[in-house]
Amino acid sequence: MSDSPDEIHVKRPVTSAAGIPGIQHAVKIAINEMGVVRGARTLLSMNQVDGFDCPGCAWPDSSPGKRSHAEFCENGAKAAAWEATRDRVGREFFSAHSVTDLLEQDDHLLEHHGRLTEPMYLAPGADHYAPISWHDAFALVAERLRSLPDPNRAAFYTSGRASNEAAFVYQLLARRYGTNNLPDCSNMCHESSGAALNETIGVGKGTVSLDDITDHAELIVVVGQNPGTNHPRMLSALESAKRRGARIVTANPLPEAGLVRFKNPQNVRGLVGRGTKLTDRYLPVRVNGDLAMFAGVNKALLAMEDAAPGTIVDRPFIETYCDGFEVVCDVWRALDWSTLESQSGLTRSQMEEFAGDVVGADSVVVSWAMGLTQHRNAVATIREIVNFLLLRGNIGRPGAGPSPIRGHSNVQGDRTMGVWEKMPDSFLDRLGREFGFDPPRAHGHDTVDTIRAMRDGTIDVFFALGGNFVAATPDSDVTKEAMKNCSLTVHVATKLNRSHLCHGTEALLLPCLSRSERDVQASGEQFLTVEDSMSMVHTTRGRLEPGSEHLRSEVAIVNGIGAALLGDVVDWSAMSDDYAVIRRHIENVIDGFEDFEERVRVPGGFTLPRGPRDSRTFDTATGKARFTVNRPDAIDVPEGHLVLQTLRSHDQFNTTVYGLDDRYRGVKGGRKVVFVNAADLADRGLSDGDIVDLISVWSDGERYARRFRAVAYPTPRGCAAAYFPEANVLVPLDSTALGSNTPTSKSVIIRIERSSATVS
Ligand SMILES: Nc1nc2c(c(=O)[nH]1)N[C@H]1C(S)=C(S)[C@@H](COP(=O)(O)OP(=O)(O)OC[C@H]3O[C@@H](n4cnc5c(=O)[nH]c(N)nc54)[C@H](O)[C@@H]3O)O[C@H]1N2
Ligand SMILES: Nc1nc2c(c(=O)[nH]1)N[C@H]1C(S)=C(S)[C@@H](COP(=O)(O)OP(=O)(O)OC[C@H]3O[C@@H](n4cnc5c(=O)[nH]c(N)nc54)[C@H](O)[C@@H]3O)O[C@H]1N2
Ligand SMILES: [Mo]
Repeated sequence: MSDSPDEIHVKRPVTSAAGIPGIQHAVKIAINEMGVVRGARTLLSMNQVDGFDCPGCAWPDSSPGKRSHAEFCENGAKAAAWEATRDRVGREFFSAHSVTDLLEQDDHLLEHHGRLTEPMYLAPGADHYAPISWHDAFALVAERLRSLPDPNRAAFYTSGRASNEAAFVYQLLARRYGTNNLPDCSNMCHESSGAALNETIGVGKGTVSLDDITDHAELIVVVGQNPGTNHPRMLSALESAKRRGARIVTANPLPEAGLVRFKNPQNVRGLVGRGTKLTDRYLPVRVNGDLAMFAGVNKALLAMEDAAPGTIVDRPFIETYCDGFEVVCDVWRALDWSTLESQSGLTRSQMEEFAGDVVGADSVVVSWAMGLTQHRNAVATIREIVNFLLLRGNIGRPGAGPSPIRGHSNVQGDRTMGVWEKMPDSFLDRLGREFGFDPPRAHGHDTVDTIRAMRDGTIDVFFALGGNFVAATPDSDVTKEAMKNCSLTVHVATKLNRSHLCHGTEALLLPCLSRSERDVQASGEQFLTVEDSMSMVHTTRGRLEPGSEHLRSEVAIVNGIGAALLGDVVDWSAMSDDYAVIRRHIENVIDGFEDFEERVRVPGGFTLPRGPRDSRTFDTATGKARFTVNRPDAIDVPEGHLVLQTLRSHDQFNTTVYGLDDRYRGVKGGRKVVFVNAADLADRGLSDGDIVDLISVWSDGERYARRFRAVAYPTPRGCAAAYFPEANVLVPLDSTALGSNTPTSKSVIIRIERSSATVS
């Protein structure tokens, strides 16, 4: 697959999502990767009550009675096909390809080679991975960890695909060994949402359930999210909401196809008609203009209340359940419209009209994703959304509340299981009591701090349960060098990726079962559990034969290392033999999992308690829901520069690149594109189709990404967009969100220049 910008074709973006092209694309990929029979079998058991959970995003399933036979979307089909491929990467592959050679290949090709089949070891100085037995691999990890002078010289990364059971034993392994260094993909993802929600409503996740969207909300605000690509099944939910008369407001610097119109491939109307118009009001907010926008809407609501007291603000709710209201009102009253307009890129009347939609609705849900979380002021922006909801009592009643839409299929569950570098003492106390040891208390490193520590030589062993650390993290060149500083890097993975090639002195690749595969242990066939974006915990059971006889489950791998390393008070092998043993421990350590085994076996599973939703209880510092003062600001873009957001194309799952097209945005045949307003191109003497270099400007110097095709695109002046992970070289490691330390992947200051290496 070539990725030359000269081969990229661009046409007008489309204005409706899914429909027949979506089905055709999904079926084609499934057949290519899996063949007809395996393909059909895989897709039909996905998201069924007794099947496996889609390995793609964390969107919830409908309740069992409401599920269709094909409960998946085009991108879920791609994710499942990609891991169920018939291609294999075994010992012959590694003896034929050196690490140096493989580094020349792009991310698409590396994964496209197929599934890893057996444990591989890269010896110091070697350039080829060679087979190693599971026993020796576990012994090696154990020996290297034991010989570290301090357990905090190791870090244990998690990507959000790990099941609850795997995540629970993994954090136990790290803590029993002696460290809280548990960085995870969430640090780069919804950490800002967790920080803002924990502080203001006392729970770090959303409080909305699927039926709040489908059946109850009168207004749904979708901001900083592209569900047509990243959570396609959300479009069906939005369609249901529209059919019963709900309004949808979207705020996004890009007019994303899925939010404009949706052709539901699961009904006739979607296949032959024009589909359903989803968005009623589209607000082309500037990149990073959301804090100003929500502050403006709050100011407008308050002005209406001041003009007609008792008509807009839910006083009884605020008096009973909230604090901080009067202080924040004074701040809103004093805000100046012209500043809010220039920061948000919206006019005062656009914000006032949005406020009008709010007043016309008895219940409001706000849903968001990475468009809000990856900015310097992300935590403040999300706290301002909480203010917005609290103003009218839009929390703790049907059809209302905050709804951060999670990314990886079990990223939320992994957090619930304790994968976090700063779990509260209450959790550590119970974990220690359950297993009879004293867990470390000092907070560990998150993702950015782990990179810094590896760079600075204070971490020696890097262990990853899934993911693609060097490609997903910011400042790719810095991270790659940091990985090379380690003495040992270990990856539990399904497919080969760049992180396996940017290795420490020694490296191990430990191949695991994927979610769609049958998992048989000493006590028989096992199932696993996951938690979706709306706090539903349910089972997932693999159906396909394992990709190789040597694969082990993630649970078995973690427990194998636990036994080799610690072999002590924790009965690691009992937990591998029967995952119900793990679930009993989870029940004893984590609230909300009472009678876990019985309740999770009920079709559809159960919902974890969420105080704000269930009983308007807020476990915050004051025991109340908290209004907070968030002074509007927006990224300062120097003259002649643009603010670049890095985002996903339709043909990728994070660093996994399925293909080079981005159908909805009209891009075909390549990923090195930069979307810019036509007038901003013209100002620079550039036009659509020119090949440009992107140069990011940060206090420590400039970073380059060369030879991107400029695409004139309807985005506000001063804004630009390019795909992740290609643009990650431009994101400075030290540019992170206040209060969450999340890399600011959606606000990178850049200049663009005609590429000096342009070929016409
Ligand atoms: N098929 C597929 N599904 C996925 C993924 C995938 O890669 N592929 N990734 C998964 C993961 S881990 C995650 S976290 C989610 C990500 O889901 P999304 O957050 O939808 O992913 P992004 O592509 O990063 O899109 C960000 C959206 O925010 C908008 N945006 C950017 N900056 C701003 C801003 O300042 N303000 C506003 N209002 N909008 C802004 C962009 O234009 C874009 O529409 O998807 C999950 N699902
Ligand atoms: N510039 C920029 N950077 C970003 C983002 C952005 O929007 N812009 N988004 C950020 C976000 S939201 C996230 S969540 C992170 C994602 O960061 P990661 O979670 O680290 O990255 P992924 O690309 O999801 O990981 C893909 C790899 O996971 C492995 N894998 C797949 N399935 C399994 C499995 O079942 N088990 C195991 N053990 N391994 C498996 C495969 O080897 C595959 O290569 O990236 C972040 N990085
Ligand atoms: Mo994510």
